[in-house]
Amino acid sequence: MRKASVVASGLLIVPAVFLGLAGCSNSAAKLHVSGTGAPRAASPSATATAEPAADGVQQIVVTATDDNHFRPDVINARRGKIRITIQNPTVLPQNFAVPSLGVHSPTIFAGDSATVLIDASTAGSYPFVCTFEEHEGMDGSLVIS
Ligand SMILES: [Cu+2]
Repeated sequence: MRKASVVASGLLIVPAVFLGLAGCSNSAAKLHVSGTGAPRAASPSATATAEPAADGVQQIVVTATDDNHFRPDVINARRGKIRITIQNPTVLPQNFAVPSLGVHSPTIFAGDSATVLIDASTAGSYPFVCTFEEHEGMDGSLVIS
């Protein structure tokens, strides 16, 4: 059975705001062109592996990029709990969803981040996406082994 279950207590949505002011000085000098609808340049895939944190939960940080990608966009992890923090240094709202696992972050506004906790019990490749329409192609895969 490929469908993974998410235990009710295993899905926590914990918005966090810690990039706010620090991000401003960085982005002030940059010209952001995201959200223009212009075609995005092909971007190579980036793979990373969630590693156990001090509390034993696998964790990884994913960053939304100005060209509407997630970095990394291929996340390897083992079965069990996986904490994914999504940082949004872009000027647009973003989100992060793993539809096949019933995981949806809240909207992550510019400079904010959010964390989702996934309890994946079944190995497989689970696509994740940003669900904003204009961000088509902002996607990746959570690969559980
Ligand atoms: Cu997006």
